[in-house]
Amino acid sequence: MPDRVGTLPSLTDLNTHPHVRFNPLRGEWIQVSPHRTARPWQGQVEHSGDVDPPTYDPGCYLCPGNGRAGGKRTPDYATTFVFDNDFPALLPSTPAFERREGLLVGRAEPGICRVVCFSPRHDLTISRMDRDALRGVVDVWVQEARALGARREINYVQIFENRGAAMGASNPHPHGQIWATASVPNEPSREQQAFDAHRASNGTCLLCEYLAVELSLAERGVCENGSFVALVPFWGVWPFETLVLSRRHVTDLESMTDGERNDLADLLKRLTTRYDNLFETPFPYSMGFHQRPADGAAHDEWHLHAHFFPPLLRSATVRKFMVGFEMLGTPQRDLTPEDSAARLRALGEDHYRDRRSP
Ligand code: H2U
Ligand code: ZN
Repeated sequence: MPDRVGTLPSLTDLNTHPHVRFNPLRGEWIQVSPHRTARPWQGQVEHSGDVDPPTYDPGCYLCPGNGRAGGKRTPDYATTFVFDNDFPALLPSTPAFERREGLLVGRAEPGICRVVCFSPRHDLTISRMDRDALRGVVDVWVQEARALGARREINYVQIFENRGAAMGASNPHPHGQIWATASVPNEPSREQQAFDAHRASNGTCLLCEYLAVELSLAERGVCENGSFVALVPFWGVWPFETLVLSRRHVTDLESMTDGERNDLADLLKRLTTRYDNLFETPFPYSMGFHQRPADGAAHDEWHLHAHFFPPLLRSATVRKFMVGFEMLGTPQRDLTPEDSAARLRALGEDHYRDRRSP
């Protein structure tokens, strides 16, 4: 990150006193309580998950050649493998219907659910895959986004990964999901409003402008390369939440150049390695890409980005719960985004498991 420039306000007050910060992407406030980080914890502890998985697990439905829960067989794949989810939440064949009776409003939601195996190796994670293999995963995401987005009934393609039991992943085998839907889901729909509103009032892209501010302040950056920057957003809620932004104003995954695809693979590996190194554990998270809707319009207002939402707070076994005031009032964090970014920035990019003696 470049040196701090300009005459921007000091962070002292924000790092000392309880305050709220505005999230312009979701149009909501978050509560930051930096004075509270020393509180004791006698609640639930998670399993650290730092075990040595085998390279092949005969009981894993995603390992090459194995039978799946739905009766189908996973082929003997060598790089990546994509299939229709055997237990899909959405069905392409859902007939059109609508019910509107005052406050009772419902309608059909056709869609397609796919599963993407990142590697045939059961023991790998994004952090421990090599860059060429990760580039292959990026290519699969691009192909899937293009093919699903081209379908007439699909208007949004949501690519995501739930990693680790703490985030509800059903299996340690490296994999992600894609849900392609007829409607634009809530989160990208809120971002759509934010991009539109910012463009209407300022004439600029919200995230191009935000990235420029972050690069000039150099307070919340984690790691970067020629095409992407990972930072803890000023308004992040999860303790080690990050936002991955493309430096260029790119509307979607498909619009990335060859070099940007390589750089995305590089950045994902480096960021997830830092996450794993933080508590020397396979760091759980939900991550996903937000890109333009696939409704046929150009959507030049959109700026491609990825969100990482990891639940861990103070160790491999103590997670943050989004409950109480956060469910009923406003999401709240204790550790400031600046402190989280500094901790992630201070870590090396050699994976801790590779540093361990055999
Ligand atoms: P998660 O780990 O994020 O839950 O993703 C795994 C998905 O894989 C899940 O949606 C599907 C589940 O429905 N699945 C299959 O399609 N076939 C199987 O044999 C088991 C799991
Ligand atoms: Zn497996």
